[in-house]
Parts: sequence; C-alpha cells; structure tokens
Amino acid sequence: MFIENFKVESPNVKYTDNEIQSVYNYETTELVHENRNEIYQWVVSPKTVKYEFKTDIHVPKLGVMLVGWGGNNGSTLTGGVIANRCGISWATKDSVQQANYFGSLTQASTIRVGSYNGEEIYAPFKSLVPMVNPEDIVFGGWDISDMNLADAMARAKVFDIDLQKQLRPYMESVVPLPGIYDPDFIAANQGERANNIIKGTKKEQVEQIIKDIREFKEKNKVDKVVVLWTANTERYSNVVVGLNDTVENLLGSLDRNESEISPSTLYAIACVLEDVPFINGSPQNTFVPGLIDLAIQRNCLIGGDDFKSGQTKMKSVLVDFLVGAGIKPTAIVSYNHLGNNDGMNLSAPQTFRSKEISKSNVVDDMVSSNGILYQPGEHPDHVVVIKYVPYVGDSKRAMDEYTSEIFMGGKNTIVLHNTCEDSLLAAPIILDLVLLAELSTRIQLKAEGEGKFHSFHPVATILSYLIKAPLVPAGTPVVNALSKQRAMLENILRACIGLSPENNMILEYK
Ligand code: NAI
Ligand code: DG6
Repeated sequence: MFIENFKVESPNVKYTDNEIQSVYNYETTELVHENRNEIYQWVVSPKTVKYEFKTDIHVPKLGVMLVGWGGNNGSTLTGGVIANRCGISWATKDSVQQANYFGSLTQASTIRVGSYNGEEIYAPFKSLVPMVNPEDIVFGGWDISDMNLADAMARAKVFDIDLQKQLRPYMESVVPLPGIYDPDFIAANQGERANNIIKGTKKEQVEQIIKDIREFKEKNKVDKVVVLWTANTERYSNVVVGLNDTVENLLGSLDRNESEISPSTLYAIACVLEDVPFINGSPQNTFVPGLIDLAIQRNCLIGGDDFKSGQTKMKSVLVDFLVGAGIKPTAIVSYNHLGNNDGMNLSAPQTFRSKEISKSNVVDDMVSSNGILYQPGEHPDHVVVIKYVPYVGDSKRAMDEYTSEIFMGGKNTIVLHNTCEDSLLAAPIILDLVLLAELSTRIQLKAEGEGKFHSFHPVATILSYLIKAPLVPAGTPVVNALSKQRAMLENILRACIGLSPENNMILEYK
C-alpha cells in the first residue's frame, strides 16, 4: 500500500518549529586483531554509539546553476522541470504522455515504512525529511556556447517534437552566461561551439564566476545556490607539488595564472570561496588536492565525480549480485557508442581517458570484499570502450559481457544490451544530486562525546548512489555497490527522524 506521508512518534524524536531532532543508536562493530597464545585471532565486538541529529525543516528557495547549461543534460533537465511545473502533456506516436520524474530517486522512488495488517506500507522517498520541490528551483548557469535553451533543446534531439514545441516559449529567451573556456582541457572538436567566453586571467575568471553567482542570487531572490558541472568531460589535470597540491599552492598558482588549472577547478574554487556547494558530474579530477583541502578548510560541500546513469549503474548491481552469490566475475567488457556532443568530445584520447578511469574502478570494492573468490591483488579483466557514432545521437548503446567462473570450473557468460537516451537518464540524477546536496547542508549531527553539533564532512559521500567514482575523504572506504549506497542514504535520512535502518528481517512474521 502507498501512503503520501507520515510522522514519527517516539521519545527519540522531537519536531519543533525549526527542526527535527532525533536521537539515534548507531549499531556497529569494533574489531581487534589479538595475539592469544601465539595464535592471531580477529575479535569482533558489537558497539553502540549514540548520535543526535538536527534537521533544519525550513526548505530554502533554491537556485541551481549548471556549468554546461546549454548541453544535452542541461537543456533536458531544464525542459523536464518546466514540463512538470506547467503540467505539460504531449502526443507521441503511442499515446499522450504526461511529464514525470521517472528515474529520480527522490521524486519517483519509495521507502518501506512498515507493515500494517499484513500489508507492506510504502511512502515517497522525499517524504522522509523536508526537501526542496524541484518545481520551485530557479535554474541558471553558464555555457561556452551562446545558444538559447530552446535551440539547445532542439540541437540535443532528446525530447519528442510536440513537447519541444510546447517548451519553446519558456526557453527561447534563456541564454547561458559566458563560461570559462580552455581548449587545452577538452577535445579540439569543441572549438566551434565556443563563442560565449569569459575573458581575462584565471583569477579574473574566478572573480567573474563569483560575481555571476551573487547576481543570480540577488536577481532571483534565492536563499541558497548549488552549482553542478555538467559541461564537457575534461582531461585530467596534472597534480604537481607546488602547483595544486595544497591550498596555498593552488591559490598561488591562480595568482600566477598557471596554465594547468582546469576550467572545472576554477568554477569549483569560485564556489568554495563563496560557500556554494559544487558537484562534479563529469569524470575529470576537478578536485585536485589543494581544492579538496580548501573545501575542508571552509567546510563547503563538494561532491563527485561523474554521474552514474546507465552502464555503470547496472555494473554496480550485477557485479555486487555475482560476487555476493559466490560467483567469480573474471572478465567484464563494456562497449558503448553514442552520437551526441558528449560522444564527440570523448572521441579525443585524453578526455576518453578520464571516462575510462571513472568507469573502471567501479567493481573494486565488490572484488575486494570476497577473499574466497579472489586472491590478494587479483582482479577481473575490465575493459571499457567508447565510440562516437553520430547517427545514433543521444540514444546511447551499451553492450556488456560478463564472464564468470561458476561451480566446478564452469563458465557463465551474461550479455546485456541497453539502448537509451543518455540525457533522460542523467537529468533526474542531476536533480537528485542538487536536492540531496541542499538537504545535507541542513543536517547537523554529533556522536556521544562530541561537544558540538557539526555538519557532514564537506566531501559529500552521501551522494555516492548517484556517482560513478565517489569522492571520499582521505581514509574513508569507497562504496560502489548500488544497494549499499542506497541503503546508506536512506538509513541516514531514517536516522534523522529516529527510525532504525531497514533491516529486512520481518521477524514479526517468522
Ligand atoms: P554536452 O556536450 O551536450 O553538454 C556539455 C555542455 O558544456 C556543452 O553545451 C558545452 O558547450 C558546455 N561547456 C563545455 N565546457 C564548458 C565550460 N568550461 N564552461 C561552461 N560550459 C562548457 O554533454 P552532455 O551530454 O550534456 O553531458 C555533460 C557531461 O555529463 C559530460 O561530461 C558527460 O560525460 C557527463 N555525463 C553524462 C551522462 C549521461 O548519461 N548523459 C552520465 C555521466 C556523465
Ligand atoms: C559514453 O560512455 C558517454 C558517457 O558520458 C556515458 O554516457 C556516461 O558516462 C554514462 O555512463 P554509464 O556508465 O553510467 O552509463
């Protein structure tokens, strides 16, 4: 059964006019490795840590500024939200289609709240804690192309034509702000598009981005802004001692107009200096060490890297299933071709390399979780191929072959073929990222023994479910398995309202 919303009644939860306060017992384990009479043994002890959470329930008026606003993802997300806001429906060759948010974890998925008279009760994910309504978001942003968003939507060829016609009046007067362009960081084939550029030194470009954010905030009377990079994939920047390895060196390099600071890092510096959360939806190493430290120093949320939309999402489900079932994946070959501008940009070896890295590390945690199947250092062969095929446009083809070893030396090969508009997968993920990033800045917590409440670590692992290569604070485990990522997010939000993690035990019926 589906319910729209619910309220928690518990001595551990208090709803005040300003916040939800909860007390939460975090059940975990403590491990020690002991030498008992020359025999080494692991000893595991259950451990309970009392946490308190405070969630500010005042949902701000949110501004979202997209870097690469005029791209396929940017125009698709903007058009999709307008279509939902205005209740637009359109004729397809099959039926009349209503606008929706399918593919968004926050807007279109549910959580189990319990069991009632033997029936499982589900509520919207977004009913857990107060979140911004996507339809209230004010969108803005930058693009190195000055095309208005209606033409950009037409260029993307993602939406049905009847929908495009209805959206055009809302989008044709909207033109992205000039962006920071450095041809050294993206494919040479993007040069033709770059006619909307911020001039000046790198420091002046950062200052311009800060000015843009302030003006956007003022003009639209928004309380908070989140910036998200959905611009072209850049090549990796070189991480060099003295250049970008510390906050001082990065800011010094900015003053000296050093060429190796990428545009994405410049936008991110501007955001962190302005205390604006910055999310990187592409695979490049925007977050060089100096920038991560700057975000930590200033306690400003950063999250990345690279949206986990299709092929990689499947991989982080399938390999988790295989390894969890005691089956040993030995070769994973992922091939994809696409014909949009992203595909064209990725046809250059240096930008492809960034994507190859973010797509390749995704099975590491699952492989290392099973020492019965894999020896230390052993890893399945994992190959990623991307080809540019203009004809297919945004409709990406992904073909995957998973070969595994099964019982008694048998081999099992699974082949997947997926065809899908890439931007229709990415747009709801972008929405979730900005909504969850905003939400996480309203949550404070403290463990017993900690004197003061604090926010989550600025490196936002809470966003991992939506991310191909989650950026984590130094020393934090990287979790790629999709079900664990979703459970982490859901359970943290449940803790905010004093509910235990979903344990799936259903003991009351056993
Ligand atoms: P796109 O090429 O259609 O859009 C990118 C836009 O960024 C273009 O309009 C371009 O003019 C603009 N741009 C480039 N450099 C810029 C800069 N420095 N400042 C401002 N604007 C700039 O690409 P699409 O399909 O929208 O994808 C965007 C990014 O998202 C790509 O890096 C892609 O790899 C990444 N991504 C996409 C996924 C998907 O499913 N669509 C999934 C995972 C990542
Ligand atoms: C080709 O792989 C283009 C890419 O931008 C992908 O579409 C994007 O990274 C999505 O990747 P995945 O693996 O999540 O489908």
